[in-house]
Amino acid sequence: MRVPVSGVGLGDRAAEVLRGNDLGSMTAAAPRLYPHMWSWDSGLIAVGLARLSVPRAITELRTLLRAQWSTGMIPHIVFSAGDGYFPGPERWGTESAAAAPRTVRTSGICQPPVHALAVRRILDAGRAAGGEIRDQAEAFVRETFGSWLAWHRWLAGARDPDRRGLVEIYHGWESGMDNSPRWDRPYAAVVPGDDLPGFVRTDLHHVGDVHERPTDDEYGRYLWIVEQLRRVRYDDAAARDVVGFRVADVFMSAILAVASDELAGLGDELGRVDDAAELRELAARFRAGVASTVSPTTGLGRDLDRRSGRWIETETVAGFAPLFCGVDDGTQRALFWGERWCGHPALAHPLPPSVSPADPGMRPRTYWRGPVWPIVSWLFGWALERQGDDDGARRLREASLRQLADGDFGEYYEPFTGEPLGSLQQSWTAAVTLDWLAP
Ligand code: 2M8
Repeated sequence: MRVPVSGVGLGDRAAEVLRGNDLGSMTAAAPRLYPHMWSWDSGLIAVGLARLSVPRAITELRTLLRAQWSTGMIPHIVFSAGDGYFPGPERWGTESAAAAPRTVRTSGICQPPVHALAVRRILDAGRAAGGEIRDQAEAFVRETFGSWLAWHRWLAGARDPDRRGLVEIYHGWESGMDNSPRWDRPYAAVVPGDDLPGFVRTDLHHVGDVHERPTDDEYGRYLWIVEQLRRVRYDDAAARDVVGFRVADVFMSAILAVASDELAGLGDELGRVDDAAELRELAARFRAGVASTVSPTTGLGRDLDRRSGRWIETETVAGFAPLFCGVDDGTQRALFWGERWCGHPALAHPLPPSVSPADPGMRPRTYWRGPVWPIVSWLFGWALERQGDDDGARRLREASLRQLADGDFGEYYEPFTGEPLGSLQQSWTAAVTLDWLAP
């Protein structure tokens, strides 16, 4: 264990990580392991960059928007010139997609829409700075509002065509919680064909222990879905018919609800009355969708496997989607701080692990199957603060800063020992640290 660093030292180190991962107009999610821009990483990275340099935060999101598809979809990876990541642009083959941009190489799926949270942070930081920085931030919001609106409309249209208020995902990667036990059952039905092209993984070279990453069997299924989507050229309507994985994702839906509210607030300021009203309707629709998933037995929100029609009954942090988007009657809040979650006596820090520490299947070192993810703690802190629960937000912030005090910016943390795992210079971890440290 390293000597703990003070708040000032920690902020400097976090800024250093972001500078080290800066590729010019985009920030790599991590050196080596993730040498490109990831969509929801870039949103959270922009939240942190807004504390360092508003213009640089603006550049980050403008780069992301240059990769937006003509349908409105924001792709989950924007490829840099760097290589060493698999699956890279050749494997995705999105140049065959009519809606893909022509000048930037991207993947063909999406990730959670956290971006509006960052846009708001940029505007607030720009206004606090004043002068030219304020003008730049206001111009940025004015110029890009329509693109964010198109993104939310695409999610609400292409991914919730039946208007249930739940975003459907076609790949676990879209949830951002890649190998969460939430996806075990839906993935069990994804059987790679004999014609799945061979593959060599690169991710295993960049972590301390291969058990921290998904298995080869899981990767085969991940790549089979890519193959299915590629064969229909990533066409939205065709994809829905052919894809082997279709799940209504409760946490992504909660994110869409709160982000739509944020965007509606920005719409108000721009005088875009109709757009703001439409976004508030979306927020209400997705909140209702999230509320409709709550399990009468566990009190947790649930994903719905659209192919089998079955609820997914796992005890993961995504089950707190109702708390996150403000449709909790107090039950979830008590559960969150209680002993199956943040109040579990064996935890090194009172923070929500990705899977309940009381679940016997929880795997404390394996990626989205147990570790604590700082960005998840940040998202809950952000949501609680927004709901006026300053005390809850403060508890998450203080515990997170204690977890980060040794100066590594782990991708995820072992919940019982506090050991950082995965990449140790993870950009979004550094970014949320800067936000937590800001006055
Ligand atoms: C992880 O996902 C990528 C695939 O998208 C991977 O494992 O290669 C996830 O943790 C995801 O949520 C995150 O956005 C990405 C980059 O940090 O890494």
